[in-house]
Amino acid sequence: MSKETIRVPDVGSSDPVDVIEVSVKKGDTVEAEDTIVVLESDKASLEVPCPKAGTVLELKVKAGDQVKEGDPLLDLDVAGDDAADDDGTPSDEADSDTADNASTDDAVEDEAADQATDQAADNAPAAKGGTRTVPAPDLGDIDEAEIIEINVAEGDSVEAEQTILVIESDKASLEVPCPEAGTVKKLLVKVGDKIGTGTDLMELETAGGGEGASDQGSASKGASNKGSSEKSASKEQGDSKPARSRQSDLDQKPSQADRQSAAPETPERVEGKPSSSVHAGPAVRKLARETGIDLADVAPSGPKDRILKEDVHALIKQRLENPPAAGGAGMPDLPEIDFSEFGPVERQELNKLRKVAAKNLHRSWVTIPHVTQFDEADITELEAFRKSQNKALEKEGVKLTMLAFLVKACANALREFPRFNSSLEVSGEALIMKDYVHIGIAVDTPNGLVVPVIRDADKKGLKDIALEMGELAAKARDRKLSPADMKGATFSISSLGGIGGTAFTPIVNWPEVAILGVSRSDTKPVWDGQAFQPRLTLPLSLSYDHRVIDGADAARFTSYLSQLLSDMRRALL
Ligand code: CAO
Repeated sequence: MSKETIRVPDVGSSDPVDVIEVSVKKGDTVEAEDTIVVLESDKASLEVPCPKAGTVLELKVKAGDQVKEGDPLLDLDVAGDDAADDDGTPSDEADSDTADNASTDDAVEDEAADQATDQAADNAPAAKGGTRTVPAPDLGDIDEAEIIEINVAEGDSVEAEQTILVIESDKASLEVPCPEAGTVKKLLVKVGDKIGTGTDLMELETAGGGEGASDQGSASKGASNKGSSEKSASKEQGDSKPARSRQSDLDQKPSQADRQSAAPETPERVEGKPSSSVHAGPAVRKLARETGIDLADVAPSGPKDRILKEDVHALIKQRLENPPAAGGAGMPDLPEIDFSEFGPVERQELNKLRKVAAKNLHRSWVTIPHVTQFDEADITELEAFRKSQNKALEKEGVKLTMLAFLVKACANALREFPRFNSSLEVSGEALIMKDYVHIGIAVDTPNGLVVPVIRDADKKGLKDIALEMGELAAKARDRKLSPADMKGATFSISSLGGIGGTAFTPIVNWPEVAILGVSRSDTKPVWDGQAFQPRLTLPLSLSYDHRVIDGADAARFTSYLSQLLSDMRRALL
């Protein structure tokens, strides 16, 4: 065994660089060339490979540290190094040489990153407007790098310094900025292409032309010349726009955290957000590509909003546990269809209510495992009672509808079966049991479906429920419902009985876990043991979230409901 200290290689700068990621931990077995840490300077990220295979004895740095050439990174128990084992003493001097040698390439690549930045600026011509070809910058010792992202499309307007593509070699990723403002006329490369210094990347129609553009070009040229000839000046320029590559892009866009907090409202991906505008090293980009993750969707946890491998893993885990709500679930996007090919058509824009309802219904449909339990209730006596009461109540301006009885019966059933009155935590780890019973009623309006809520339905009498329902339905049709009128339901009822139908499968109104669908009652012959009797029968369709409710409980719930409706006196008990 031989202990060697692996040190920071020549990073092409005397300034300290950030340790962005430590890719190994104590006890890990590493192969030669395995990345052990990722360092980052102003302009490039650099993965430091392990010069030898071995076992990590001790880490000398952590993410967030600043290091410079020669600083120790870790102690390595070098595999199979028996010769050195003889004296058992670490040879830091020799080790340092090894590390330096091993990482010479990296330093060259880092330098290449600097050069690329300078070179891209150097490419800015002092010419007036016109079409020019934008070549790849000087990549230093990198013979060949792969284009991993192209951030512009033909016809796009680009600003000077805007990232046009991201390339990646074995150890570094590099963003190539546009040397001047203009319009992308033609892309000459595509993702996956291998390029080297000077490869033609695109044809750029330079902005405006005329004196202004000419002046700007000259100024740009002047600045970049200064940058390439005078390192410190270049550095200052870099400092004023740190990481002209990724960080500056990030600054112009909502932070990852902002976008993630908005995610529940808008689960769809934010379109047009290029993943190159995030801050991530080559290994992370590779991981993202291999796992199909768009880095634009990842919340960074590293310094300077850098995305670490753990962040990608965290998003993968989250997606496995909570599949995307809408448009997601791994389904391909629906293709646009030109229906006018088949006959005359008219496009009718959906109103806001329908758009919101569609989104919510879709979300519930794809995220909740629905099952629908069908049942029937004998409401012969109830209907007779309802009619008799309505005669008396007419004078008071109250109309007892079947729905009022259903609300009352459901409120009772929800108290009897409290899981139906719960919500599942988004994590799926717990149920929120509610000690209140607020029942949502689906109301059909010319503008679309709304669901006003009857609060504390279990504490209200039939007459009050009927009155309130009438008011809410009228408000719904007059578009006078307030958001508060439609919030907080614990269970919903959708009655299509006034219209028709024998059964249907309503969609659970998330975050509720069950919904009762009611269809049109009909007189049916029911066998009483001796003869068929005409009985008024009400069809019930209970859809429920199978993660929360078992089939047996659903059958118990509808049986209970059916018995209550058959004899509402039980509801009074
Ligand atoms: N079986 C037979 N007749 C029924 C019935 C049933 N299950 N439910 C209601 N009826 C009768 C009523 O008794 C009434 O008849 P009368 O005027 O002779 O008394 C008639 O149908 C109309 O009832 P209504 O619809 O005005 O009243 P309601 O209390 O039953 O319903 C409301 C109120 C607001 C729920 C209803 O108007 C409505 O909007 N329903 C549609 C809900 C909906 O769209 N659901 C689908 C959601 S999922 O897409």
